[in-house]
Amino acid sequence: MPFQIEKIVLRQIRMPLVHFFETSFGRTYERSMVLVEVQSGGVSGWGEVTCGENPFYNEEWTDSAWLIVKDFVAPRVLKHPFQSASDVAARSAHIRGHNMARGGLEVACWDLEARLNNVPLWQHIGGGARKEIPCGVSIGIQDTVPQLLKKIETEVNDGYQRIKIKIKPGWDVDVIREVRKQFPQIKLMADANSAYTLKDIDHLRKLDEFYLMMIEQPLAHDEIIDHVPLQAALQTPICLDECIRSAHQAEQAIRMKACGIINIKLGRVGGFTEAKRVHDVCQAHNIPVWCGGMLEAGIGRAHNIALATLPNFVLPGDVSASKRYWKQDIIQPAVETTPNGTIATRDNPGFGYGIDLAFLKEITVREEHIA
Ligand code: OSB
Ligand code: MG
Repeated sequence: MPFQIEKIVLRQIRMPLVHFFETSFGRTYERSMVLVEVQSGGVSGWGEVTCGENPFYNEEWTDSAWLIVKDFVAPRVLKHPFQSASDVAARSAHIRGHNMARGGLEVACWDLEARLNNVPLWQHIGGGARKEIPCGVSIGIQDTVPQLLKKIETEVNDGYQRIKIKIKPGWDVDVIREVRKQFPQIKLMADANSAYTLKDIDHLRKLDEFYLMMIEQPLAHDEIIDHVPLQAALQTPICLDECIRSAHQAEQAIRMKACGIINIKLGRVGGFTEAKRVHDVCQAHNIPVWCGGMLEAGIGRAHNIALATLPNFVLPGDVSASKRYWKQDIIQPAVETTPNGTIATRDNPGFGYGIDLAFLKEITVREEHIA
């Protein structure tokens, strides 16, 4: 449906995590994220920029995202006559990198268009292959192995369908051995967040013993090619995360046999249009996908739920209940899981949840209106 964005409201919010989250690149105690509201004809669409507080997962962080949206994306999209939300990403495609900032605005436009059409976002993006999405959890690096085992037990008892643990050199083979001893049956995987190099090939082969579902992004964040010899040496499928920023890269990685699985994150690929393309390329090559997470607040979480209803999202993703991250979420109701470890989609227009505007106001540290 044709639309024009009359006004963009940028907000930066601060939310402390219920528990710190540690990856191979560091610990996060508090999130600071940028929300994008796009307005047209009295209707608002909402998006969340999913970058971290530091440029450690990729090159983006909260402040860079703010400037990219304000100075480089907003002027290209304000008052532009869009034929549909699928044209929005192309208006900022000349920007090198910064997919998460670009994607924050792009997903807001999909939400806006869904609301203008009065349909749920999952339907609007061509999803709806499932009414409930299968959920896993991502568990960060802990101070001790008993702490990790206790966390896994809690999540398994909550019904989550698979457990992902973060690994890094010094917190890998011996830790996973202990996990497998206590949980021989669970669907288990490991995410290295780029912590290894090809020199570690013999060390990483030791992980094959634990029949993991996959090992995620073992090698450098910008490296596809080195994953080819690593995948050839491993029985465990490699899942790529950081290094897949476009459908073109997904196709290259699949063709050269760098991976058996791909994790799709809306922000990392710049929004729904490219995420759907990545999904389609993977589906055409029989490569299963799942929806990754970036410790999102409710708006990003709701967009992920819609994405995960596309047909090839056949593996449990990293989209889980709000309460695992937040004492209070910015959406109403909070995202909850069923006893089967799924999240049910909602039929309300757009991303399907309400926004707690009063709470949003309380946690907003910066706001700017661009018209
Ligand atoms: O690599 O998937 C990742 C969190 C921050 C940055 C990168 C990653 C993650 C997660 C958490 O694994 C997923 C989530 O629970 O949102
Ligand atoms: Mg990852």
